[in-house]
Amino acid sequence: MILDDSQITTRDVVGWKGLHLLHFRGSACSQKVRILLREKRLNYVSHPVDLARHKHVTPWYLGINPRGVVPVLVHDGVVHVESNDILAYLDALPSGVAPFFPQTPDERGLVDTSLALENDLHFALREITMGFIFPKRLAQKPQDVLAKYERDGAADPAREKELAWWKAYAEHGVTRDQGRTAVAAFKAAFDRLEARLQTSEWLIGSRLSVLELAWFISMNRVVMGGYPLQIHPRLNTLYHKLLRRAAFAEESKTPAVLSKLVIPLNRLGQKVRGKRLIDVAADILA
Ligand SMILES: N[C@@H](CCC(=O)N[C@@H](CS)C(=O)NCC(=O)O)C(=O)O
Repeated sequence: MILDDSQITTRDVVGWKGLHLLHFRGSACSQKVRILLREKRLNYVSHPVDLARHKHVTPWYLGINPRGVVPVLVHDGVVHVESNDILAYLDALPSGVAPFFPQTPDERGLVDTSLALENDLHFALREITMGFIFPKRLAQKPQDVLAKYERDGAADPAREKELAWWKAYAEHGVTRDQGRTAVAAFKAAFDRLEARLQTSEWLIGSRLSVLELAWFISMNRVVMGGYPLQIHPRLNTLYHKLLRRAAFAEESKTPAVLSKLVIPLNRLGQKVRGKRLIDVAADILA
């Protein structure tokens, strides 16, 4: 999706030449885009936007993307948002690598439907991330950041939705019901993917496609949250096969301080309180 030029108030980006990606290392949507860039061997200028330090809530960034989320692709001064649209755009650029989107209308229709579902699950993915991976005291946005998020940048309904989510999270965290609904949504989506793998090694067609790329990121994140992916055996095998590809492994890596310290400690605390994903949603996953 291309943003209307009137929404771009940080005008310096309009002069940027070539491919530029504004992204955050740990953001699921950014990881998707970086994997494709790497698989397609497309060079780009990297502009890290540190979500943990709220750099996406600055007037500079909101002047590029008033939705206040990453990733953003700027190509020859044109601003593209929405990770799945960015994937389609990048895939169509000239490169020596075979396309990741199918070229027949039927298969393309199936892919678009599956990507729309993956996009619709974005808030569920956040609920698993913030409910079962990171402690609230680290993940929540302080009141002054929420105030800036509300005040700065051009009005945009997508940012209002973001703001409402973060305000509710600051108030009560991820509730047990939210956590259960999110797990159930992924269970249903993964059951559908598992069914596709009954007759084929790949989610569509006869080789790696954008579907593996997009769903890998969700699988990786929910596994971090304690989701037992082995209940979907074929999908679990596919996930481990993808993890052996350099682009997937490298671009989805979690810094050691999180994977070895923050996340295990949080999990331990949740275990004691019976609040791990597996405690809260055992019946859904049975
Ligand atoms: N549908 C959008 C969702 C973008 C999105 O929500 N990005 C997250 C990171 S994965 C973000 O920037 N969150 C802002 C925050 O954490 O405050 C896309 O696919 O690009």
